[in-house]
Amino acid sequence: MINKLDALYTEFKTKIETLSTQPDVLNLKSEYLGKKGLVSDVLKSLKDATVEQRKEIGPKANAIKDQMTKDVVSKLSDLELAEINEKLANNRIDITLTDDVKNTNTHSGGFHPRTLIQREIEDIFLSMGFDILDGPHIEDEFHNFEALNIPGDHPARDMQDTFWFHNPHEESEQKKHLLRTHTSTIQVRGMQSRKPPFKFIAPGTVFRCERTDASHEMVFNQLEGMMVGEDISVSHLIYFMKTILKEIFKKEVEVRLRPGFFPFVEPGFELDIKCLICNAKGCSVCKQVGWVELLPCGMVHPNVLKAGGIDPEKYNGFAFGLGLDRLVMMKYGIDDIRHLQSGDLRFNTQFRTF
Ligand code: FA5
Repeated sequence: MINKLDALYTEFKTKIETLSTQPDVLNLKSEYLGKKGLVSDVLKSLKDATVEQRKEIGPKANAIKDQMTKDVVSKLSDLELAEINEKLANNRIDITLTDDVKNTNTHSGGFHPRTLIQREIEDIFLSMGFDILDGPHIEDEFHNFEALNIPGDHPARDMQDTFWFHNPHEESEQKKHLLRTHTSTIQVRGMQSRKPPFKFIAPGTVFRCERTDASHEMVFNQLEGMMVGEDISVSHLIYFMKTILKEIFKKEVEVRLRPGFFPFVEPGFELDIKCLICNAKGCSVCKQVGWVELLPCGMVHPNVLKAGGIDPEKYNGFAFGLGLDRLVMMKYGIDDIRHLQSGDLRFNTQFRTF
């Protein structure tokens, strides 16, 4: 009987090795180990064996059954593993991206050159104790003109072609609205909400109904600056102008200060920068004159202080209105202001900083 059991196991072992599916393995298991299986069949004749023979056959039969069970478990787990590996090989998803793929298919973002320069200027002024203010794009006549010493019939209104929200000749409207033509509107708001001494800058977008060219846009950016206190002089103004230019250009740039007329300052100046696009040889940016108007400024007119609720007998101050886009053009050698708002990635990505 022991020989029969050995033969049965050898036969079982040969068969199980050839099987390749789990149901076949389970069928083989019940064929050999089931209640009416082949092993039980052999053991039926145990009743005819002697006590001595039974002592030998019993453990042998149990050992063979255990071994067969182990073989079944191991075969089933081998088949399961093979099935998983096959699925992995056939349904492969690569969840990793190599650096090569990243560099060719994706773009990292970056700041617009105007944002870079604006942030640099903000940092410079913050370090000198200035506040940074903001104001609305849609303004009323009071903040854009009247409070800045430009009454309704003043010819200076023609200096800034205005986008009105309705017919400006319609007298019935008490407050006419417009798109602000300059950031000087924030001077008025700044004065109204502060008590001297104070100093602030105010960067922002402004709008003018103008024909565009290499140095003129209809939507462009200025950066206003204002300092009010006792005994503020032109030398304070010149110091801050020089500081901006030195910090931004990190080199000596040639500038000239000439008298300039703005109803909200007295005296008023125009600060021009020597054109860095053509090195003053003459180009479309500087209109062939070699100089670019960049930074008008002056001492705040007493009427403007009054309109802002400040006593002009006690306080005075300076103000400036930097042409931010033109500064960016000079800094980076951009030969047409229209590139700045073109949204052309070939232009923008040249300034990517990370
Ligand atoms: C003004 O707007 C005054 N509010 C500036 C000022 C503030 C003077 C405080 C005195 C005291 P102006 O119109 O010149 O001034 O514009 C200021 C600057 O904005 C110009 O020097 C120029 O650099 C820029 N600028 C003017 N018009 C345009 C335009 N169409 N496109 C691009 N930049 C312009």
